[in-house]
Amino acid sequence: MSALLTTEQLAAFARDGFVVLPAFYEPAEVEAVQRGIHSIIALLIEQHSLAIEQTDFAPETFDAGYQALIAHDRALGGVVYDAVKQIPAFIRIVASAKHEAVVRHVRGTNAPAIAAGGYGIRIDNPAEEKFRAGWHQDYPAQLRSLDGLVFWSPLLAMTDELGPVEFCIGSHKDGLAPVRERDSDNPDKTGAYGLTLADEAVRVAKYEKSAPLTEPGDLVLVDFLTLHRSGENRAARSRWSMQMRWFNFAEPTGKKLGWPGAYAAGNDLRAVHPEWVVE
Ligand SMILES: O=C(O)CCC(=O)C(=O)O
Repeated sequence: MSALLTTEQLAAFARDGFVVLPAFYEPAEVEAVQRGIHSIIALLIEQHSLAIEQTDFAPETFDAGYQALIAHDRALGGVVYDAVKQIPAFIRIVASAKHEAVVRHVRGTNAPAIAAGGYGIRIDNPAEEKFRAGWHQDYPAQLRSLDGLVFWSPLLAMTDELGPVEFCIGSHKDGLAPVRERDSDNPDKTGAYGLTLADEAVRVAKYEKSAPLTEPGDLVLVDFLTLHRSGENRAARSRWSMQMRWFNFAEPTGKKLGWPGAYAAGNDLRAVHPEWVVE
């Protein structure tokens, strides 16, 4: 497959630790995922006999009924979250030949790999803190290989109110940052959500920040070592976005460890990399 990133995009990725590739996905690929979400919401409204009016499918309002659903019972939001990552059209994007070609090209590898359990669709609900990702790098939360890549793509047009992801420009060049396994300010955050940078304020202050406003179909390609965090959703609607992670079987650290997964695979960071965990 031909190269999917221009020389300039490749250089921006190497310099900044992330790059936006506009209109990377076909509209039909994204719409198929949105349709899957719309029908899961419909099935739950029917299953629970709720008096929620759901409008017919349209790409801009694919999540119609979701806000009313979680207002009725927040636990149903968790059911939607677990279900949507199993939409076939989503898995087709996760495992697409285009993603494989990007990993080969960007990492110069002949051994690309999909991170099992490392893909999903985030639903960042308005004014919810518990699942908001604080400043982090993906490697400690995902493992697999140090040079892994996140493919991040929104399912609705990002606005400042929706709290777009914020990146520390060039932070990947400073390597792995030590972490604590619990966030003392947010004790209800557990697993990967509980990881906090040991020296967060000082470390993060060093970098300029960028929070790109992307559209459905755009890809943000992110290095596993780039510091980033979720913005705060101050809108009236949930922020839906796809995260799909690939890695490189040939990278020495991952290969030495046997490409373990992290929290989603039942491991914690301390078991694999005690040297990066601070008390
Ligand atoms: O979408 C977000 O809010 C954060 C996503 C993220 O941290 C990631 O994909 O690693």
